[in-house]
Amino acid sequence: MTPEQLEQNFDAKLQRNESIEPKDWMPDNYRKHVIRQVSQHAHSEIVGMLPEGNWITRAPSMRRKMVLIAKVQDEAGHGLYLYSAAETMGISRDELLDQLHTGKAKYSSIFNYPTLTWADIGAIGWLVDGAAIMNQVMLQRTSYGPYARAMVRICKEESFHQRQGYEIMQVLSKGTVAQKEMAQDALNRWWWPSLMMFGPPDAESPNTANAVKWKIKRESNDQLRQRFVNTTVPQAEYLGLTVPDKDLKWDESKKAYDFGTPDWEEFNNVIRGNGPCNKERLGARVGAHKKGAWVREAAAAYAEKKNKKAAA
Ligand code: FAQ
Repeated sequence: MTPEQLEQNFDAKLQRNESIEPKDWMPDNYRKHVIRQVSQHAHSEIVGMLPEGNWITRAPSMRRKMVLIAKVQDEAGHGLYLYSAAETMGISRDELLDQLHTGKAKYSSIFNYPTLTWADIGAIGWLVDGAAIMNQVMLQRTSYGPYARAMVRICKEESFHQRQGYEIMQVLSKGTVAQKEMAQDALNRWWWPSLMMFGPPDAESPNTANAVKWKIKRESNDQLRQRFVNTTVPQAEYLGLTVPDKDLKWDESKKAYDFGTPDWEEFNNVIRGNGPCNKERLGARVGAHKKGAWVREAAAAYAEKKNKKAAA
């Protein structure tokens, strides 16, 4: 087949909403785009374990501790499915991790904020997992098959995470005055960074045009952000908490909330590596990777021995 025919086949598959699979022909830029997004997503899951892992020893009861351990473990699993999906594109796990550890690859801005109180664990589940699901539901239909399939399972687990976070917020909101204040303070600090998770406004998003053309993203950053606000504001009202946005207003004609503008300068600063916890997060990740070297070596030695035995 000529290069033109290969490209026509690829476009026709997308038109028919068929998934692109690892052995299919694809344009180089599509491959690069998917590797970029899937690997950044994988890195986010792995780095996302750190702010919550920070609270495992301080969770207020045995039940909360067990639930939080299970959640953090789920995030590790999500990272592994996503690294595997990225590897089907012909890049190695070592290369992917190297890109993270050298600061070449991004991970979600949200994980560069500190978890100061127990209510932050509730706010992460409610808002951060809530925003993640909003984005990931559409990714179950993303055009790259291995990514779409990974997302189906991830979405189920994220829904559970969102509910456990909301339940923490419900308990705190109905608790003592100090507990309610703690919940409100967490909402105040996590609201705007959660809106930033969806990425820059559509007009300033360099990757959206190709992502939509190739059906990698089925909806834009602004569309998803709006849906998140519409869904989450009533949840805050139910908790008796106030969303920290003076411009927030229901618009009956649009059947949607008008809301304020996130501080995009803060966002750009965070993704450039200058957020409150960027250095701490990357330091912890690189340290954990170094400490785990003996496990990787032992696993490789075991696999080699097993292969030799099987070949003998
Ligand atoms: N943080 O042109 P766009 C989770 C970068 S999972 C950092 O709009 P795109 C689970 C972007 O990479 C959360 N960087 O880019 C969990 C690009 O830079 P590049 C992660 C960001 O790709 C919960 C540049 O800005 N989810 O939370 C961010 O079309 C609780 C221009 O942006 C995913 O990764 C950001 N927020 O749209 C775990 C979902 N936004 O690469 C633990 C999959 C933008 O050109 C605890 N990813 N950038 O140098 C996506 O849907 C998309 O990649 C977006 C960005 C929507 C994140």
